[in-house]
Amino acid sequence: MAKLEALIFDVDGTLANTEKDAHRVAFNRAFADAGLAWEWSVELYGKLLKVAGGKERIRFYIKDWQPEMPEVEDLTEFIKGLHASKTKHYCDLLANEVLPLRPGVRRLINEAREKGIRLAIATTTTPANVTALVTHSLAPDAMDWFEVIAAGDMVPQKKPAPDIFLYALEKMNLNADQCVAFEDSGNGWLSARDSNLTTVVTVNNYTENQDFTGADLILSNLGEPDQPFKVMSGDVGKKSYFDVELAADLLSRKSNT
Ligand code: XBP
Ligand code: MG
Repeated sequence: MAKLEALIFDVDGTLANTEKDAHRVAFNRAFADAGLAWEWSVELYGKLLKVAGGKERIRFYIKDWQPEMPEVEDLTEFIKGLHASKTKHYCDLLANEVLPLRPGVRRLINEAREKGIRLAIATTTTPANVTALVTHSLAPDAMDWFEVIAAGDMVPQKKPAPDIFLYALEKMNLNADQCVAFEDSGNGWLSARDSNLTTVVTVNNYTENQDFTGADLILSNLGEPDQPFKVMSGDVGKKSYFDVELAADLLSRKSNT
């Protein structure tokens, strides 16, 4: 039976609900700075989240929605510039308004650290955004708590491809059966699944209706002792919130199959 060695966390939608009020707002501010009459509403953004990666999402929007566009020589450079501006707005937003972590995230991370369970991040977002969220919402020194921060363009293919989780496993020199992954979206679930990772999905307003068939657990969130999670799918035994023991139990069940 493989022993639990590490927890690997997605960021956006998993550690905190960053998409609606932070990423989306940052995109709109970057568009305004560029003099573009593009406004991503909450509803439109939900549709655009089908594509992981901010640069890829902008390209998807241009191709599929065909918004009014200035004459650009190099579309890739144009998108890169917009995205760099968006990333600056995102980091500024998080520096000025602390985004709360989702229920159970801080508690589980602290428990893992106390018990010597290693921690990693595997995210599509830009490394600067990880630093902004982790240092402002978790702790100023919390970047050091994660052995690996696998993020953004570090890998050739973003989620739903498995690249980013495989990169994190390789850097930690661990096998998938020694870890539990945490995700919030369909793209993220497919990425973790295709990395052969035991996966806990915590849904949110943007992702609750997506397909997570095959995920080991589908929960409303990680829960707190005084705020039990809701279980959409999977066996949590007698637990009312997610802890290290349940993570280890998920792995042991698999190795007994
Ligand atoms: C979510 C994403 C990211 C963010 C925007 O990442 O798909 O693209 O929406 O961040 P994850 P960037 O759920 O894997 O953390 O603009 O930096 O891509
Ligand atoms: Mg996510």
